[in-house]
Amino acid sequence: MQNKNKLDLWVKEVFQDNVSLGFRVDKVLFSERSKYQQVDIVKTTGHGKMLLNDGMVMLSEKDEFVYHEMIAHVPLFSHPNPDNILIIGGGDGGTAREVLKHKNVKKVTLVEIDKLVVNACKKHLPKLSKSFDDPKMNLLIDDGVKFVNETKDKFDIILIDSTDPVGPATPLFNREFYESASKILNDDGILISQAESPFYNQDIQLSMMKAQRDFFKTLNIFLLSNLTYPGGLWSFGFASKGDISFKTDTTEKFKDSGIKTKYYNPDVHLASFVLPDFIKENLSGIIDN
Ligand code: AG3
Repeated sequence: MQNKNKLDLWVKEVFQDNVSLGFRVDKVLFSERSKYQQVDIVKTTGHGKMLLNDGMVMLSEKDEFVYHEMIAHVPLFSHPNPDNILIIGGGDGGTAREVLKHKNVKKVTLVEIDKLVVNACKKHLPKLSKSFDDPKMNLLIDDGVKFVNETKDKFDIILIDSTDPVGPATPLFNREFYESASKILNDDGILISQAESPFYNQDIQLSMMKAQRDFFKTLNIFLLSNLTYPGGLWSFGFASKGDISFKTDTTEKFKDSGIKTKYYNPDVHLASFVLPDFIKENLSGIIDN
């Protein structure tokens, strides 16, 4: 039912030119253009504040915990000893917030290409961007591809917290980037890649997994369900240079960590690697599932 007393203001993401997902808006809080993209933060009626880059929904306060918990905790609880973490993208700070919940992590380097995203989120999304004030944080405004090619540092886990493969994130889906990323990972290192919608992006998922296969020993996809990305069901790629089992029970580690979550738990961890047949078929012979 429409509320006749309210201005009928909506923000809608148009996806692949044939789907649109809309949210009622109370107020526009931030709207600016950088050299790279349009950055908007709106206060929605039902989903809290929402960040959009070039009209694509990046997060809403109502469900951001799902994506940020899963991108961080699945690899951090899988790795035997995650010390040094690299985040590519993630300028809102949500992924860093979850990574920093792991007390054994010594350093988090976050390379975000667009300063405007960081500044907008510092102003309007402090629950996420407060992670930038942590002493373990090393925030760099730089091109992630350039950083990965040039750094002398070695990492235990790399998290690619990117937008879709259009605009500034496009090179983060390339084979060359995965190769460079594999080179700066330690022997048992893990690469997590934002892997889009299993329904709408089967071709991207296939090309990503094919490209990663050559540089990693173990490769898989894991799933999450969210409210604000087209189709709801979303995925990450999980690539490891070591022999990581996707069936590892993380109950003890999770309990000992004392980490509080709202979506992630050891059962969800295991279940997220259980793939429906249409996803397995698309990636058959490539992923280890
Ligand atoms: N990462 C964005 C995932 C892709 C969303 N795609 C879309 N809405 N078409 C978000 C960054 C959160 N830290």
